[in-house]
Amino acid sequence: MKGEGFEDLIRSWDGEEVLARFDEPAGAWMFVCVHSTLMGPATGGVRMKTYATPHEALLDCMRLSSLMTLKTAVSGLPMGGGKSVIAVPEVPAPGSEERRRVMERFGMMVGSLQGTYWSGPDMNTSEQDMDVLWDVAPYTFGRSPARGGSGDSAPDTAEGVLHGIKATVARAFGSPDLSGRTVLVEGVGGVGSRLAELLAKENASLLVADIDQERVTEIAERLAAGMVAPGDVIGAECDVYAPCAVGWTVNEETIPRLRCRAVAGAANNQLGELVHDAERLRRAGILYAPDYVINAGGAFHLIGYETLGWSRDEVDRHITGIGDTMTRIFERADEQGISTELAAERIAKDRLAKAGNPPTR
Ligand code: PPY
Repeated sequence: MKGEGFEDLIRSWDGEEVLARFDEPAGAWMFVCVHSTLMGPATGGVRMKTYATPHEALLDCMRLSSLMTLKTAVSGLPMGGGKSVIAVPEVPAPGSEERRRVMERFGMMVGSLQGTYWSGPDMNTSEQDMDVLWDVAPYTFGRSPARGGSGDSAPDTAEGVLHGIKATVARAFGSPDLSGRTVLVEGVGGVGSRLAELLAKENASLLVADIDQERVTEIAERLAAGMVAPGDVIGAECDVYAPCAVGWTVNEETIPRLRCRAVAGAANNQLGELVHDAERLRRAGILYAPDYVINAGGAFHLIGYETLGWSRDEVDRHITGIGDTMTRIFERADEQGISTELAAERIAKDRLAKAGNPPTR
């Protein structure tokens, strides 16, 4: 993509709507990207992050938004795909006055859409932020339980990823048993740390990596895991590489250096180029669990509890089902000789096509 302006970027995207706002008090760019409302109101979390340029922030927002359309469709959730980004020069401290004000001003933007887009937690945004948003724009998932919300979805995301990893290991090695399988968890934040705990309980041979040295040391000691330096993750030998931090780590440059049998983790946007990198992985004999399928546990939690009235049992059933969905995708990919990414996309797009063409009575 040439040019620094937003127009080329927005026109290259197949989404429905983009809102952009420059927030002078915080020096922040705010974007809401509505990719699709075919299945229902667009939904997806709000990410707060420092980017090199607003262009990069918008690109991230658009790609994450497209993935949400695939995530809700492949998961059978009656919502569309959206995402938003608050691109700040520096992330304001949680609980600070500055933080609250930024969230309020972002909330006005979400409110102006009157329900076309529903927000929720994402990287660097928490249930406290969702409480603030809710007061300005009641189109928000993930408030705190004290405010009537379903609270932290990270444990359910981690649980879903565990089921996805088991299905992946079963496909790659013939058995879902994780004991002795080496799993490298990259990023031990809210989801990654819980995933590491679940894997340790399954007696997996655990490796952990994080840019936060203190956090990774604590987890490694507590779970008797090996530590890998952040710069050595890509070449590290393991059975499963589980990216649980930033996206775009699996790309044309890194794929030839991967020393794993499978990629299955929680991060959004793991592939640099969705279709091409999935095909590169297939040719390299590395089994890929599409990110938006394996990490849908958070969406089941938020949408299930807060709009579909699901019980704990129903949420659990859907989270366990992530393993079955993954198995179906692996089977389809093999049958059709295509990447797992394309197989997942086809399932999602079939559902979207049906939503776009309701049967005539
Ligand atoms: C994600 O799953 O990537 C999210 O953005 C979390 C989410 C899911 C569903 C509604 C709102 C936020």
